[in-house]
Amino acid sequence: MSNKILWGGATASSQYEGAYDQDGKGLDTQDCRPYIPRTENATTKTRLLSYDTIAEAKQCQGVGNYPFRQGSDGYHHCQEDLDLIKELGLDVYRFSISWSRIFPHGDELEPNEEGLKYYDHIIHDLKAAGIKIFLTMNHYALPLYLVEKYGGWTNRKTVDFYVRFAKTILSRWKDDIDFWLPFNEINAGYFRPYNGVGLVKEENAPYDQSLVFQSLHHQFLASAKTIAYGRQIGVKGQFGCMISCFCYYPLTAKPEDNMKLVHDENVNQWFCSDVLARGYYPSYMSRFFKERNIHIQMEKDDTKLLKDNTCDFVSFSYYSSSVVTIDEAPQTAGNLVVTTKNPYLKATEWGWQIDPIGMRITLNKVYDRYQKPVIVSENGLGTHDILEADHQIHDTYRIEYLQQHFDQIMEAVEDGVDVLAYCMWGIIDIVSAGSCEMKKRYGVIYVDADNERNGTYNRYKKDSFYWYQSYIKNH
Ligand code: BGP
Repeated sequence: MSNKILWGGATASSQYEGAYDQDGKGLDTQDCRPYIPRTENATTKTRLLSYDTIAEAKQCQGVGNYPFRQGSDGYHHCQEDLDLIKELGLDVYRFSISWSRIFPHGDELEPNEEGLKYYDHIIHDLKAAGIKIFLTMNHYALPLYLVEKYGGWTNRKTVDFYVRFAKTILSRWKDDIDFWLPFNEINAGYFRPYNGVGLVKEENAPYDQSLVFQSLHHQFLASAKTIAYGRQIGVKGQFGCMISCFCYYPLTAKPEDNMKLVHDENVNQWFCSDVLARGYYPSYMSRFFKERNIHIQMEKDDTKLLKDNTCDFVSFSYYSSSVVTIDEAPQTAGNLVVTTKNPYLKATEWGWQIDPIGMRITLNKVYDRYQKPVIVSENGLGTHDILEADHQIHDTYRIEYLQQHFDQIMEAVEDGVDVLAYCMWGIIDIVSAGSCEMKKRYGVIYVDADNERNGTYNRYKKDSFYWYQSYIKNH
């Protein structure tokens, strides 16, 4: 077990790059999500998109009110940002490929060379600097055309389109990538079907759960086929899976609260990684499907495909912990879903409950369950940061959050957990996935832009930049 943790940072193409229609890129699902000032309906309107919302988005020529079309304008700050990443001294950089840059519609036979060239440059520059690469092959952004023509991941054909995309990037960068991740937070599809599986809903109708789980099955197949192909051509790197972890606590010692915890943790968190890391559907899902009359259409080779192509490492996003109870109790927000307030924890302005010990608990549980090396693929603090007149940002609260979480990661290593790497989420300020806000900042690098895309988009190093730079040097 290697005890040197690789210290890194992460971005996602749709939240970072911008240049949504340049050099051949096609429209993707994230480009259609409008920014809506935080109100109670913002989550639904900008996360669970309806056909009408998409039709409106397609009418809009230019960035308009669609923050992911601009991101942090990373596409046009590419070399500057790479130089900042090198100055920071990251051991590993996690970023994602924009599928619709490579296959604008998603069903083309040949890739868009312009799109590939953009990533060639990033990959070669990082490699030349000795920085390892954690490549998220798909991070929520699905070519919109696949949604409109084929129904996104509800259609088994999308597995083939994804595999064509995967084979293109696996072959092109087979000796350059250290960690391959087919899907970001694959369990997100259950909570946020638009982001996760490209499922569009009727304005006021609930999602058809059968479609959600059929779509997840197709993503499982796509992940397994990707791994099979990568191993067949002998790619250098390791393959992983990724889930969003919620770190559930029961509100009371009441047995019913604890039984609900077992259920919620199984279905919301472990289900997807069980399939991808163990290679088969866990038995607890049989009851879940039966009670909801969900029947997943499988073909004869599906079971063997999943069994033969499990991942090498397991990764997860962790921001805050959650509370479970069968009773009514005050709620607060969290990553992807709301949860019950924990009276022992402070929360961010967005309601996410800060819990460093939850990181240690999660690392122990994930490693104990799969006995495979673990990567923290996302963790960080989303807050309002103040750009001072002298262009400094004194984000001592972020330094405190990171120090406390890193201390708990070290405890987990002492507990025997094989921690491969840590990727701080949003190493540079980017558009938030949940609320489409630039002002919910995670980075150690500040981007001068607000929620309405006013600003110079200049980059400034926060106090946390120097702190992280020094931490990496000393660990
Ligand atoms: C995760 C996504 C990331 C990131 C993170 C923070 O679900 O994988 O893309 O956005 O959430 O959430 P938010 O951006 O909503 O603050």
